[in-house]
Amino acid sequence: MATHTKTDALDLSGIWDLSSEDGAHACRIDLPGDVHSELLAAGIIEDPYVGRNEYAVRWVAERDWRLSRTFALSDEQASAGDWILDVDGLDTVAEIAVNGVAVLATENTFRRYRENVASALRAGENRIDIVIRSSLSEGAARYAAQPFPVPYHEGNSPLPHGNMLRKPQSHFGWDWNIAIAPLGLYGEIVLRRTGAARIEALAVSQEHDRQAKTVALTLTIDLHGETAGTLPIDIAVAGVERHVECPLAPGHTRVVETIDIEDPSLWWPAGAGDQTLHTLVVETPFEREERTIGFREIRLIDEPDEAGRRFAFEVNGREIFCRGANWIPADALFSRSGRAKTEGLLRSAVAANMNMIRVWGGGFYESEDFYDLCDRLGLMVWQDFMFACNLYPSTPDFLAEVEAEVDHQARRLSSHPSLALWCGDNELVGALTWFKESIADRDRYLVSYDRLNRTIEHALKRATPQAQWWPSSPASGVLDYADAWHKDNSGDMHYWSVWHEGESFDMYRSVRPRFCSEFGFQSFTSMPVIATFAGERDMNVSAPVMESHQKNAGGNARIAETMFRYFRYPEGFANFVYLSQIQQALAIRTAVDAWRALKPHCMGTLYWQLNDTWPVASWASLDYGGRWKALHYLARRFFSPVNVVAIPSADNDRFSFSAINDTTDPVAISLTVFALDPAKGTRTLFQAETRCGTDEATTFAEVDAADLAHGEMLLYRWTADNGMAGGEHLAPATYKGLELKAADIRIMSEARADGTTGLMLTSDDPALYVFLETSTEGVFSDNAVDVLPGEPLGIVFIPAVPGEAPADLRIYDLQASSATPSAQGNHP
Ligand code: BMA
Repeated sequence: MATHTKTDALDLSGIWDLSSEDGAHACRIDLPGDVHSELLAAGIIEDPYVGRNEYAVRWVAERDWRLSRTFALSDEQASAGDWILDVDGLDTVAEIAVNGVAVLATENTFRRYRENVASALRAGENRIDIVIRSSLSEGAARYAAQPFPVPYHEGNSPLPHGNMLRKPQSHFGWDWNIAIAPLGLYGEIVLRRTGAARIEALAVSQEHDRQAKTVALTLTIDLHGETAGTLPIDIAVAGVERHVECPLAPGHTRVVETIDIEDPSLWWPAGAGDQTLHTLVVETPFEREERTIGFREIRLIDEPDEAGRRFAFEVNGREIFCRGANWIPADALFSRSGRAKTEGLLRSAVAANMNMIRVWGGGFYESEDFYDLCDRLGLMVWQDFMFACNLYPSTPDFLAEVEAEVDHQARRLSSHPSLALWCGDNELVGALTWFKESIADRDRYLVSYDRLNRTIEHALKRATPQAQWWPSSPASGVLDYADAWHKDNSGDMHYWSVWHEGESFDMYRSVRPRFCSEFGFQSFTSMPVIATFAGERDMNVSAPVMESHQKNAGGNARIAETMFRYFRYPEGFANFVYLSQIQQALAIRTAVDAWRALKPHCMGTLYWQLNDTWPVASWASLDYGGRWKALHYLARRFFSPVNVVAIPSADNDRFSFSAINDTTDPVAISLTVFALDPAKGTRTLFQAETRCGTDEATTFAEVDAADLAHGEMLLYRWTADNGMAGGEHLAPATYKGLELKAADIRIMSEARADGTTGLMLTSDDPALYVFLETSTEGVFSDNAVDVLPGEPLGIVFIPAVPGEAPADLRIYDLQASSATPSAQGNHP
């Protein structure tokens, strides 16, 4: 989105003065930006991400903060009557004054405010002040004013009453986030002269006729005029131009224009076709609005079938299996985020064969950059409204805020082809069962929830009637308040029994989700990241610093206890970190392999979670900073558009092989299955060939567990005639039962002309989940791989800065992770 004001505009972003209202602290602030980052830069606080500084900086959120600056206007400018203060992303409860005159009061980070401030302006120097009130006191005041108690989730949020404020809910802490309640201004702050009329909002919708190969593009332009008149509007898109003379009423005018486009070239998600984009321009004598759009038709299919109800996305008439993950804000602090960081994370998502990302409801409606990147990269966006895991007020003032927020966000994002679904909230139906108040009086809290949910739905449909709507995640259906954590026959599911209930990994195979929009398993963040916040003496899983970088109660114990079940206990801290990542990757692979094989019964798997907001133990597959954990490397393999998976039967007596094809063409697949004895090597069990039609999953081969001798594992390799290939091993029981040999893994490295480093790995004995780690920023072409004797494995290190070699290279493998130092192989 880009708005160009052709009349006068004064961008007020940049350097302001920042001070606490109690006068104790003062420094500068660069807007857009957040207060904590500036206090850190000024030496007033320590870095909240390091050690246990989080607790020492909590006072910042308890204060009120003043931001002020001056700006100059000429006599002529000051006498104009059409100056609008245009501000968005102001976090949160704030009063704005111009030259001491109160002009605007805000209480919603997710709204854009526009206010005529002309009467407060003067020639010469002007001053603008923003006072941002403490979210903690504002939340408490609102809580006290509720007609009945509306509690928040104390397990997620150590800071109270975030649910009272329209502000990212994870600012108050989450089971992966630092709790410091940041504040600041994250959007624009501009003074604009609007001329006779201004464009308030521009919404875009499209209706496709696939037979006729046409698309009707409808623009809904909301205008605000001071007086009656006529406004010329010029529209241009995809080679079509349109001129409209629009009659203007004083106040609000809505213009609806439909433009027919013949034979449009379509936008597709990654892997399904091109991401063709066009520029849409809407121009008045005073403003020029630009949008990047794409032609596509997305439908959510939730029709009944023999199992229950489907949950599938159809894009341009083709059902697309959604492979992806959940997105949380790119950083806990706004000033540390930006387009480059977002781009790195989203590119990693696409590199791991993802085609959908879910913007989870406890963060932000993301920036234009985010959706622009998703448009370009072909990542469909499942967009939650920003409500998560709490009970919420349903008072008229709260609902009025929600309505204004939904209206703004729905129109703002309507032009993005990547926007696939609007979802009412995250886990608010489940939350009705989490609080003593709502358990005791479900009727009251359910009705209250429905008022909120209906407000969101109606505001969305008013703003963008064609938007695809889903009431909540998870939800078994519209007005269906069943337990979508355990019910798998309809709607989307959040399957958390393995992590939050401590079930075995096998349990992933016991459910048959229609679409699993959340499931996750934690690991520790990688050693180079731990080194950024922990000292040598903190490098112990139960040291206070490590415990304060774990926000899920019992999380470290769950990681350790799971290791006891599946692995030999690791030796030393670094091996513990490594093994936690292998364990996490195996958990998620178990789920995805099983659920992709259920296609078309299951049509999507979005694991929890893609990224981290700060360095912390979590469910993320990307470390804070964007490094790939073992899970992300495995995700690239288990999300391969063509894949072959081996699924053990419930009694573990058989393994069945399924081919999965998400591509537009049928593929011929050949499979070779081996038995691998860590001590003796491999023997071939059988070979099989199959064809897998487009958008199919088919089971085509089986092996009896009895065909494996004691101590043998299953190993398989496959190739497809479209060039894709893969393979994994499967341990029939637990890894701790296997007698792995200490492998001598050798590595040869060679700097390559393209700035990467080629690495050749060899091993004298089978080495499982060999994992390379370096302190240099970059990614490996593959990782967490098996290295077998006689099969040298080439891996390329692609540094963030071309030419940088992987420094401090460390190699982990499964056997060595549990060996005593004296018994370890001679790794470099
Ligand atoms: C889900 C999410 C998040 C949470 C995650 C891990 O319920 O919606 O609220 O962080 O689980 O517990």
